[in-house]
Amino acid sequence: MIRNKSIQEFERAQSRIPGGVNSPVRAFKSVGLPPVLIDHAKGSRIYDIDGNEYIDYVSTWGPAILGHAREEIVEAIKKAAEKGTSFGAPTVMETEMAQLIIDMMPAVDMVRMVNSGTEATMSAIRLARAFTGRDMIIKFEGNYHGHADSFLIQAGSGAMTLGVPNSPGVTKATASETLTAPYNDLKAVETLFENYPNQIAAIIVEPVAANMGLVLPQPGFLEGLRKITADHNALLIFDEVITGFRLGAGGAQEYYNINPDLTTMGKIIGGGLPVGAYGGRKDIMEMLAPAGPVYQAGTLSGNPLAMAAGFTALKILKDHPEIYRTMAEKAIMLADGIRENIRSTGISAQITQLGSLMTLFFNDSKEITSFADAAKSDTKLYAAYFKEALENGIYLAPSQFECAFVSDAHTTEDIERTIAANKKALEILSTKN
Ligand code: KE4
Repeated sequence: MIRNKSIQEFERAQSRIPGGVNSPVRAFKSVGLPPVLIDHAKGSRIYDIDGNEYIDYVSTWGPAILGHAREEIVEAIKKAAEKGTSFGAPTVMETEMAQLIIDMMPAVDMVRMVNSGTEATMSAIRLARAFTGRDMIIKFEGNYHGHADSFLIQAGSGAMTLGVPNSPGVTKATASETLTAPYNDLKAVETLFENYPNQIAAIIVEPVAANMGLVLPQPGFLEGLRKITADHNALLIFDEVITGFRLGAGGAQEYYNINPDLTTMGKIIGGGLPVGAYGGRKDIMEMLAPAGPVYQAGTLSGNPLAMAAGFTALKILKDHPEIYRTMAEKAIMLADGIRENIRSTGISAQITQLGSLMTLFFNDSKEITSFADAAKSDTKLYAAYFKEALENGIYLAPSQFECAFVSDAHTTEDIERTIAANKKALEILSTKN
């Protein structure tokens, strides 16, 4: 494929935007290629500025669960825009949106809209610290909760991809208030509570880890976190920025039937526009200004365009739960096809899949249940695979430590094409290795 325009435009971008991108993982650094610049997208397809077409499994990192440029969402944004794009004042739409999220997410009794997942998680831990009067938080190695200082400790996603899980600029004082434990290691969490009695405000966890590649909670892990936090009067925060409305209309908390005290959300709830949200127990949420003393604010929070797009997306998902079954069926078909290709080519790789999420790990660990396991993956082999897939019109996450997303717009024909492209790529890799 020719990608000269992307190369030229990326060149131009780099002298104006740090690294040429507005979010690091987009720079394709870990796959050693210049990134493709996108012109437009529709359904399961994305098109670069050189006119190349790809089947898209990045799905803008999760929001495009209904496919790109979904008609109902585009129409809702157009209609809202004609009435004005932002008022900085309350609107009925925000109440409707809050009600819809409360109806869909079992543990959310009250919700506050913000503008990104990062804003949601950083606000949720401030609220947890205020509610408990404690300072420390626990996060898990390889979990990514956005780029607020408290989370850039052993962080996943772009931080792991670029090998900077602990970012410069985060002060020692801030870092000292974030404790980490290996994902799926309840014993390590218990030890932290023993070592820091009455000092831990909350545990924040990705109920299904999707930022070190897809790593599933082991049986009993989430239930254990729920018990440990309750026993120690700490809060449990589910970071459902990826899993919310993705694993089902009620996210991971419905899927695993566990009620966290607070939930953070993002991505899907904006229908592709900038939206984050956090919510949970009323007695905690009512501490937020102006109802209570905990301050948090945002000029564009609850923005009418974002509410229209997000409400439309969530309404479709709520009214058509069969979408989750068909997406999972397509994801299982893809995972089974890739497993067959791994078997026939003998390449050292394995697939983790849950619902419409999956990751192909180039990793020969018996099971991948932690950051340490995931970090053993062969990122060079992943980069070579990514390149072959891209050449065959398959647009994957440019990092081993991310997920592939199947959307409602992917067709069986897309899946079949992807399995064929995967087979071709694995055959090439296995001959080279
Ligand atoms: P944002 O601030 O990027 O909207 O959300 C941060 C965030 C919080 N929690 C979880 C579980 C997340 O996955 C994210 C963001 N996800 C990454 C992709 N894995 C965003 C992509 C990027 O950084 O460009």
